[in-house]
Amino acid sequence: MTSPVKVAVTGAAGQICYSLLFRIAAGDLLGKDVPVEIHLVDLPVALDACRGVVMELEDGAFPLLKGTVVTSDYDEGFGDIDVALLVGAKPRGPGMERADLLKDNGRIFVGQGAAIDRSAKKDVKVLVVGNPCNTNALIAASGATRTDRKNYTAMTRLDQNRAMAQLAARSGASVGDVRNLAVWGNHSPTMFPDWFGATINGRPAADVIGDDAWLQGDFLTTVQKRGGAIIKARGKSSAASAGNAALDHIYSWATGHMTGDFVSMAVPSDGSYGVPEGLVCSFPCRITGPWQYEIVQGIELNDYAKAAVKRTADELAAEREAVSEMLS
Ligand code: NAX
Repeated sequence: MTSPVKVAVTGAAGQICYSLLFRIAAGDLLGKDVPVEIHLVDLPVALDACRGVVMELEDGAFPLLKGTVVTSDYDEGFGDIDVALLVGAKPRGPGMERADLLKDNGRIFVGQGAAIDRSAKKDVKVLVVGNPCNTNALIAASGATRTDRKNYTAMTRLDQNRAMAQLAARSGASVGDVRNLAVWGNHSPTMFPDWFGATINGRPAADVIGDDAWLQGDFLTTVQKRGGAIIKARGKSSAASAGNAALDHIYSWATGHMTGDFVSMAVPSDGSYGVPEGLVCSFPCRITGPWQYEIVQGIELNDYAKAAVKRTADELAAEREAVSEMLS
């Protein structure tokens, strides 16, 4: 039998993980024929809750789940792992500035990045979900000497999924008919869901929608502010849809099942499209094979799109500046 793929998940006692962990065990992360061992990593105070989740995982009787580890020790949690899903982070409290959140959560990713680089498999793949996820991924990657910085990514797939769903609903098409919707930039309200390059049933999305004012207005703000709207309605931040997007991100990357299409991934910039090198920025990416991605080249951005990409990249550059003392 193939040995299980080892997957570490931080914030394992939190609400995103309460849906994510069960779907990993069911084979939605890596495929229905890939056995997994899950490492649940959380703060000491949350370990009892993690043990409760493990009991429920056992009660799910998942044939692919070959083992679990519960720990708050990063080196144990990331020991010999193939994939890390870094979900755990402090939520933004009332009156807390984004700059404070950057610093508080940034420190978590200094320690986790160092432990991953020391203890994980050399070709480990990392997805950061905990916010501010782009800059947290930058911090985690910055100290990497043994592992590959290119494999430290952050999640904007939820933003892509949200944008696709809005375009589908507006046009009456199925969400599966919406292709190549790329999100650029930061997972923050400055993100740019680029409808110019998207298609609906093979036709440019802008032509099918036929309403530029809606695209530049309600569409954009709905996608950019969807997280806040869900908090207002549900009383809690998005969880199952975030877990679902994390699965989409890794499943696409691991299996290449969207070969030919764009997927939105925040990855270390190589300077493409004027985004300063090293920033962990969302780009349209193409999966070229299992665990292989490249930033899609040659997209002609119009002036509107160029300005939108610059605005969100400028925000990422400012975040990098704000955490400069945490970067190796
Ligand atoms: P919860 O507050 O329910 O859970 C967070 C968990 O992380 C807790 O169990 C906590 O003990 C743990 N934790 C805190 N510090 C830790 C550390 N140093 N090591 C290990 N575990 C630690 O939050 P949840 O709703 O699950 O959200 C988790 C993160 O995802 C938040 O930062 C949130 O902002 C972010 N999100 C990111 C999204 C994205 O698209 N990138 C969308 C959804 C979500 O808002």
